[in-house]
Amino acid sequence: MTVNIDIDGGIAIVTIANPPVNAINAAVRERLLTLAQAFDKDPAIRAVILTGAGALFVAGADITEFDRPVEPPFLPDVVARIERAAKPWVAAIRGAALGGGLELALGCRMRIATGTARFALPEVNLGIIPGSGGTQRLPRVIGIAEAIRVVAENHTLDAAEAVRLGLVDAMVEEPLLPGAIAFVRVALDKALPVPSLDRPLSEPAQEIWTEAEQRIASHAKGASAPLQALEVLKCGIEQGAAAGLARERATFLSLRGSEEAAALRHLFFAERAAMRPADIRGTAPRPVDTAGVVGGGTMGSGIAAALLNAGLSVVLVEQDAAGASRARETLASLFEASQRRGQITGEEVAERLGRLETNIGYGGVERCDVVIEAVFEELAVKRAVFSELGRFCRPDAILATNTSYIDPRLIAEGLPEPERFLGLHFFSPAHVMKLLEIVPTPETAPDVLATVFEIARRLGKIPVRAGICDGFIGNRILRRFRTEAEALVRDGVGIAAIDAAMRGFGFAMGPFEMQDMAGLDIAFLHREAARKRGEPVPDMPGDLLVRAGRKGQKTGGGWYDYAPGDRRPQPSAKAERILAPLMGPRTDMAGEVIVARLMATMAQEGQAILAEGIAASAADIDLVEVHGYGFPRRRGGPMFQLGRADANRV
Ligand code: T1G
Ligand code: NAD
Repeated sequence: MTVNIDIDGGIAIVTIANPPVNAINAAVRERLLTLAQAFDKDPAIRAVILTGAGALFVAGADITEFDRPVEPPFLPDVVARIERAAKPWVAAIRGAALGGGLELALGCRMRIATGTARFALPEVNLGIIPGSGGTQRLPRVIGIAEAIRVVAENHTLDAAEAVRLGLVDAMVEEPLLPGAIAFVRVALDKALPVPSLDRPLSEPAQEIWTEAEQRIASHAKGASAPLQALEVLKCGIEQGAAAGLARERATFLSLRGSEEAAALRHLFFAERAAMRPADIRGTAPRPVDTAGVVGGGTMGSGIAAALLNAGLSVVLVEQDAAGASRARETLASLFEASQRRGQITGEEVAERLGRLETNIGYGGVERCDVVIEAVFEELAVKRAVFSELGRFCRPDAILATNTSYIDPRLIAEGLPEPERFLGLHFFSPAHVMKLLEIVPTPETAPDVLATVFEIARRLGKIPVRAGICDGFIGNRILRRFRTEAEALVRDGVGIAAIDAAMRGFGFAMGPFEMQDMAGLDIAFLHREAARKRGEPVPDMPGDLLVRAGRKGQKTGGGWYDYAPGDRRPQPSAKAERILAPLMGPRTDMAGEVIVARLMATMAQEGQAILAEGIAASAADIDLVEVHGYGFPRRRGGPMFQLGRADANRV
């Protein structure tokens, strides 16, 4: 049974017990409605305590139901029935009260909580808005300014904030229920608080709306739910709670059926599945307290920062004193920047740097549980590093390479205990980008895999397992995507038009703006290496630019021109002249046609990757694109887009 009942001296205790997160599905709704009606008729019942089993209250409506039409009884009706009950309901909250869970609690006449309680309406993360009264009851309890932050900006209230704002009527210590029952017994002898929906709400100053609108629009990245949530909040204030509830429900239902919401749900479940791959579920990870990083450049320092942020101790190895002090300076400035942004304190900066040891040579790696190599992308250099690590590290220490393209098996040749080796491909900046491509070799041991998935979880990364091929999953699709973008240039489509189309689709940057930022030489050197191997790689427009000295922002020009100190791309007549030999007559192509062509190319490469077993699922490919390559989250990923296109074709 998903809802359990206990009676304690006239007080009914209703416990939602629907593991793992007490999600509200149709059975829970049905049961709560039946109970509310039954308790009202039962003279022995004076009040009802509503709580959740285990470590949390309720994580919201059951998201797995959202791909189906809404099923009665509807949650807003359940909340309203509880709010209008003759016997008062009191929510007793431990841990998370999210979405529909918070809406249920808002339908209760009072809320009590332990110190672990936290309150949020994260529906906008799923491309929807609260659909069971949250947009109307919350502002009437905590005020409109705070409600805007919770409903439209996904702010989470901790227990102290909730008490301060009047959302929580009383705090109790664990054990929760005895405290709750005692609280209710006392409360029954006093006047009950007014139901949330009936509480007065004064019209705020106009600038509250304008400021909120600007703030939300600047963070929404084109997602529609946050601004619609603001509109519904506004409607409820200007036209009253009843109109607000009606507007909320209509907006919720239309967003629930939208492609954007389907895309965000797809990613919600894909991210959770990625953390727990079936074949290593139940395999115990090894303990990891100290990590080594070899190479303190762009990637090594970012990886070290991610490890230090996660609480590990780090031994960073560089090849000389200059490299070692440069790495330490980089890390100090990364942490000081976080301090300036108010993310960490000065003490935390010092504490992190206190767990960092920088060495020239391999002293200290004998203490490491895992070592990640991030030196130059040259096979010989990497092999030399691993032969040293094979000598100095413990035989059970996990050894990983951050190579972007080199076959990890070539790097590990001759390494003792090869079962402890694999690729761990971080993305730049490594302390920010959430994606981690995990590239095992055929020898990699299951507990080594389980350990790096656990490390990914501790670093807050999204781990995606990738098979061995040129560019693994992400860089392989990127290369194909770029080749097709350059093929559009050959067909006479303007560079700026292609970039504008991709920005319109939701990317922060178009492919050419992005390549100017990262540098055109990485792809050029990759093609040159293939040509040296005798592979027939035709000249690409980008090659003409690099040969003309245009490598992107770092040379003041690539696909675009850049004024000194200015990173804004300027159309370049010079680039056009250099590219002319490879460009067809100017062609005007509609943005959606450009997008469709590039999406199809990414999905085709994705299908090839799936067919070769390089990726375990289409969802994994979407995670790589969204968390590593800036694919707009609200679009779900290229494989999700392919699925939608196929569905729309039938
Ligand atoms: N519905 C269904 N399944 C859910 C779920 C939910 N709401 N929340 C989590 N799960 C599953 C998840 O897929 C995973 O499954 C397992 O539970 C553990 O989750 C009317 C319409 C609560 C903070 O957006 O934020 O209410 O992989 O790995 O890290 O207005 O889950 O084991 O098979 O994330 O401890 C609004 C979503 C819904 C909250 C726990 N609520 N959940 O984190 O575990 S919309 C949310 C979370 C709504 C109303 C609207 C987190 C968590 P599996 P997990 P965790
Ligand atoms: P980088 O040139 O910025 O840094 C490399 C560092 O390694 C330098 O500080 C150098 O002094 C040090 N080094 C070289 N040989 C060494 C040795 N024998 N012992 C100790 N230190 C040594 O390079 P990067 O961009 O950080 O790339 C490092 C690796 O990460 C490469 O394999 C690259 O392909 C990969 N990678 C790079 C990116 C990126 O965006 N830059 C992204 C993912 C992966």
